[in-house]
Amino acid sequence: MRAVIPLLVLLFSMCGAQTQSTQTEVQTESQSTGAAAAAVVTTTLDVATELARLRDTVDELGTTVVELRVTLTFTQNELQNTKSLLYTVEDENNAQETKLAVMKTEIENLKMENTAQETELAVMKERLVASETKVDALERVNAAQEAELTAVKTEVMNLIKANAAQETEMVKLKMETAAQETRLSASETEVENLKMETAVQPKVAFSAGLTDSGNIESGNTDLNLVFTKIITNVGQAYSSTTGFFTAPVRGVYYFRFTVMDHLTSRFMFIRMYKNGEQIMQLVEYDADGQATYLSSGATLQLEEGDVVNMRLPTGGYRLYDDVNNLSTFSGFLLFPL
Ligand SMILES: [Ca+2]
Ligand SMILES: [Ca+2]
Repeated sequence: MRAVIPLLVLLFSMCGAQTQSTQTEVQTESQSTGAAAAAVVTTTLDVATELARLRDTVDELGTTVVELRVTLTFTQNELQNTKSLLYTVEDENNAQETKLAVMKTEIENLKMENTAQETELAVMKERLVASETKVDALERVNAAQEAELTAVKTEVMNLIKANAAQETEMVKLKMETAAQETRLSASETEVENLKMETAVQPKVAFSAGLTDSGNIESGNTDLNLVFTKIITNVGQAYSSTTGFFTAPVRGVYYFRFTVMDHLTSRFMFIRMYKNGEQIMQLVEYDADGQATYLSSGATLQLEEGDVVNMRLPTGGYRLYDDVNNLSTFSGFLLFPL
């Protein structure tokens, strides 16, 4: 509305100026050319025409003004609507600003939280690096332990094999031990039997010296030698008064003798008899007058009551003995039969 008013003022001003200008031109022409009456009539017609044109223009302008008023009214309404919309927008803007402030605060908080999280993340990264280092170390330790475990397993397998071999050997040893125990038991039984046999076996052994009185000499008959000096006589099977050994049980016996003399250019003789039968005879020629010995022995199987003795043959043969037991006769039971 305010913009339309100056426009109307301008239009009216233009119409007035046009009229004034036309009147001035008429006056000028009247003053300059009083003679040109035909020209004045023409000029008057032109002014009327111009006025009519101006009226049309005014009408048009009036129409334009009305249109402008309508437009103005519409514009005012629009403006009012725009203001309302502006207020609404301002309200929304305020609300958004409030929200924006809240969001800024929230963003700040998020930034702070993010910073804290980044710090925490850095710490966690350091921990992760440390953990990875530890894991590497543990993996190396684990690898070493696995190698050691493999070695231990191999050793265990070897031990198991060795153990199996030892068990086999132990089984053999047990069997052998059982066999030995069986043999030992048999041996013990045999020993016990032997002990029992020994316990019941007669004990027979003797030794006797010939004499303390020097030479013993045969005459015209055989001389039964009586070894009078008992050295040992277990079982009393030898008689120091008769010179005979009498077997107490049936069995195997061993007899031996040693006799001595120191003759010059003479023979030594000695004989062993069993039940009056000659078992053996020894002879020696002695020339030097120094000591000479005859010695021998024999194993004899005797029945209970059999007798064994020594003799000097007839013909003046001689033996010598003294306290040194230079001539002796011995015998013992080997085992009964
Ligand atoms: Ca000789
Ligand atoms: Ca001699």
